[in-house]
Amino acid sequence: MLHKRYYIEKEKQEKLLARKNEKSDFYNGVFDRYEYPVLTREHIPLTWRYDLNPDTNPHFMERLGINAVMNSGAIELNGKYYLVARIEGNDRKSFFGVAESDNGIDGFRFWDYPILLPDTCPEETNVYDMRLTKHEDGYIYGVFCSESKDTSVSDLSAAVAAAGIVRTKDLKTWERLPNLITLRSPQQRNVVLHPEFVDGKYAFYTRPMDDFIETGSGGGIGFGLCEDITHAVIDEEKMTSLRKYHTITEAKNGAGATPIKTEKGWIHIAHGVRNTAAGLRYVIYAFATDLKDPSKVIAEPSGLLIGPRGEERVGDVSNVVFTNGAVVNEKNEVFIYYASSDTRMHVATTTVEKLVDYVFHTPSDPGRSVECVAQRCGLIEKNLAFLKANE
Ligand code: M1P
Repeated sequence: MLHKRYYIEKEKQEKLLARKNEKSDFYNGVFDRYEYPVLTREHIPLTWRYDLNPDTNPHFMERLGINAVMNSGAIELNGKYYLVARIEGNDRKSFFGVAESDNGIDGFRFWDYPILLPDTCPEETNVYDMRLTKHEDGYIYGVFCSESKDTSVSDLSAAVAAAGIVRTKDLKTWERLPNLITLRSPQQRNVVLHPEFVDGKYAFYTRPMDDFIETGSGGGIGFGLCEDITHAVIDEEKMTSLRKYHTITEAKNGAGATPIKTEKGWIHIAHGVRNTAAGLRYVIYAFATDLKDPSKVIAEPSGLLIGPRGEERVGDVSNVVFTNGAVVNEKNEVFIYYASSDTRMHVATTTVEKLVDYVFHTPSDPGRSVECVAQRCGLIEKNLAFLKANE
């Protein structure tokens, strides 16, 4: 017989999973926010956390607790929405699990088991933040951070980040390929595979880093080509979206969702980081690159697209929003999945048409306060004249 508490917890969870998600009253014309997160640690199946047998768990205790559900890759397959979530156990180790929804905004339910990644890297301690790319070669690729201890120094927290690569056709069976090698960058995180071949080669957005936390001389989001994805090696990394002084990307930035192809260019939804007295602040921003040369930035709206708001601002790593997945469905609706404060997952929705308008018609950052005021006064002047003419 099951413990009576099982039924209470199961009922609570079913209620949570059945809860409808509504658009919130937030408005900026660019995207909609929703009332509730789409995934939290409470969405994790009870079978992953409890020993359900009262003989071995008389107090119905969580035996293997979950701390957070966050940074998720996203994909749409056969009309269903899938998140490959980063699930962090109470033991701080992350792993991946597939959650499925019919509409992309609520009802996400995890499959019975987490993803079993082939164990090909004995030194790898942690894995996280998978980006999913439907590539024109027919595979779905997952590129994620593969973290190992840095044994070259005595600092116990020193680590090395590399880009792990897996591929699948169904999100069930995963083939692990060797980690990406970038000849000119010692560490890599936030690596994204471009969905199309570029000059007949596989193309990756990279994030060159000198160190595990600090990007150091890494100037922003890189771009590199490799001949063979089964032994992926990148030599030169060209720079795309750059870190800049006194902007949202001053401390670092990183590619997020797999770029979205539009008539005017590839739209990228990335993250930017700046330092504050309260620590690092992570926001989401967008830019576009050229259809023929996806490394060349052609539009860069000023500032942030999504910043942490309200309860999103608080969590394990507060003041963070982070994306590594977006879906465009057949109606050209866009679902941007983002985590808040390394704790839970949300969705923001928009359309390809609105994203294109936002990216190509939002003025770029002029760089100095005095020029920003002039930019704003230009808008006010135009508006006052328009109001007068229409009164
Ligand atoms: O804690 C915020 C984020 O920090 C890292 O991002 P970045 O490499 O840009 O610093 C990532 O580890 C990410 O998982 C995390 O959400």
